[in-house]
Amino acid sequence: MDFLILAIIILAVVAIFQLLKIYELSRELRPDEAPVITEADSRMNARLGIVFIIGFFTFILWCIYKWGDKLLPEPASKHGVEIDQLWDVTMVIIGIPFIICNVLLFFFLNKYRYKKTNKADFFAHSNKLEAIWTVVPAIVLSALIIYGLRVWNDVTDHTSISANENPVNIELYARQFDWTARYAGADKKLGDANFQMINGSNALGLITPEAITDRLAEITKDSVALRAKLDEQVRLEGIIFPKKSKPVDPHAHGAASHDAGAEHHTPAPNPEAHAKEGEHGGGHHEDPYAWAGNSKPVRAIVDELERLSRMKRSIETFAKKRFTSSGDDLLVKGEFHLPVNKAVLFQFRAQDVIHSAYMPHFRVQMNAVPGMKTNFAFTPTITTAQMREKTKNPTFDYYLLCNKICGNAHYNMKMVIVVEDQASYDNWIKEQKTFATQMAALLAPPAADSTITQTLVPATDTTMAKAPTAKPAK
Ligand SMILES: [Cu+2]
Repeated sequence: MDFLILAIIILAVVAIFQLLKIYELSRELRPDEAPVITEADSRMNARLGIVFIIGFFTFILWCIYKWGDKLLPEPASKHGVEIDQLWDVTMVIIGIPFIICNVLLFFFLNKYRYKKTNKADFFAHSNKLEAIWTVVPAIVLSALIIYGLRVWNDVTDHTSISANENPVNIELYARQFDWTARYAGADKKLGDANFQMINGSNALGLITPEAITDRLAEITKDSVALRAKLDEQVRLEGIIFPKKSKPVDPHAHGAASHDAGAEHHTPAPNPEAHAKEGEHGGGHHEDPYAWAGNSKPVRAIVDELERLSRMKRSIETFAKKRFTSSGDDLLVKGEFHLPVNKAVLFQFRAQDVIHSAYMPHFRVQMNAVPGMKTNFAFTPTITTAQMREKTKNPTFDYYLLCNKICGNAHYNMKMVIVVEDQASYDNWIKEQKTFATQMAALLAPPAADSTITQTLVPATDTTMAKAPTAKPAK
C-alpha cells in the first residue's frame, strides 16, 4: 500500500515535469505577444488614481462630518480635556502632511504618466533634499512627542493629587468576569490585601484579623481532609510509611526530623524506596518522600499538603506584622458613585489575568495586572444628570468596561458609574456595607448546624505535622 502511494506521487511529479516541458516547447512556436502598455492605458490608470484619491478624501470628510463629534460625548473629567486637545493637535499635525503627500502622489502620477514624447530625467541624489526631509519631520515629531509626554506626566502625576486634594480612594478589583469597587473606609485608607487570603468569603483577599482566622481555619480544614486522603491512598497502595519522619512539613528541621540539613527541593523519585527497610534512611537520601516511591497520587497529595503548609506559614508571617485592616473598607458591585469636581485616586488589582479598566467618558484606561497595583487619578467634572441633558439621552450612563479580551464573558465585564453632587454621594456611601459586615454575614452559620463552626476553628493545629497512621495493607 505504502509502495503504491509512493509510486503514484513519483509518477505525478514526473507527469507535471513533462507537461511543463511541453508548454515551454509550444511557447516557442507561438508568435511574440508581449503585453504593451499604450498611452490610453496609462491615461486611464492615472485618471482612475485621481478618482480614487478624490473619493477617498470625500469619504473621510463625510465620516468626520457624520460621526466626528458623536464617537464620545465631551470629556467628563479635568484631564480628559487635555487628552482630547492632544488628540486634535496630533491629528492636525499628521493629517496635513498626509493630505499634501497623497494629493502630490496622484498629481504626479497623472502628470508624468507614460507618453511617447516624454523622456526620463536622470537624478541620482541630493544632500539638500535628504537633509530637509530628515530634519523637518524630526523637529515636528520631537515637538509632538514632548507635548504628549508632558500631557501624560500631567495626567499620571498622582502624588500632587494625593498631597493636596484629599482624594476619594477607590480600588477597582478585576477578575473573570466582574469588577468590585472598594472604597477606603473610616480610616480613609485602602486596607491591605494578599492573594493567599482569597477564598469563598473573601474574593479580594483582604486582610482583617477575622479574615486571617477564617482563612487559617479553612487551610487547616483542607489539610485535615488531605491527610485523610493521604492515609487512605497509602493504605490502598500498601506503601510502608517511615515511622519517625515528618512527611509533609519539610521546614520543621530539627524539631522532630532526623535528617536536619538534608536537601528537600529535589524530589527525585526513587523506585527502590527505603520503605523496604521500614525506617528512614538517616539523611543520605535527598528525596524526603522517597518512601512514596513512584506513586503519583501520593506525591500529588503530599505536594498539595506542602503548598497549604507554605501558605499557612506565609499568612501567619504577615498576620504578625503591622497591617492596615480592610475591615472598614466598603465593597460595592454593579454600580459605583463618584462625587463631582472631587479628585478620585484609583488603585487597580486583578485576580487572574490582565484586565483593563476603561472609562471612556473620563478618557481613562489603565491595565489591572495580577500581582501588582496600578493607579490612575482623575476629577469628574460633569454629573450623570448633566450629561443626560447634554446628550439629550435620558438613559445615558457612564461605564467602567474591561478593555482587554480576558475570557469568554469579557464583554459582560462592566459597572455603571454614577457621578453626582457631594450630598447625594455622601448619602449613597452611608448605605454601603463594610467588608467586615459582608464577611460576617457570609460566615454566619445556619442556626441549626453548630457542628460546622466547630470543625471550622479547631482548638489546636497539630494536624499538618502528624504522620499518616495507616498500616500497610498486607
Ligand atoms: Cu476583563
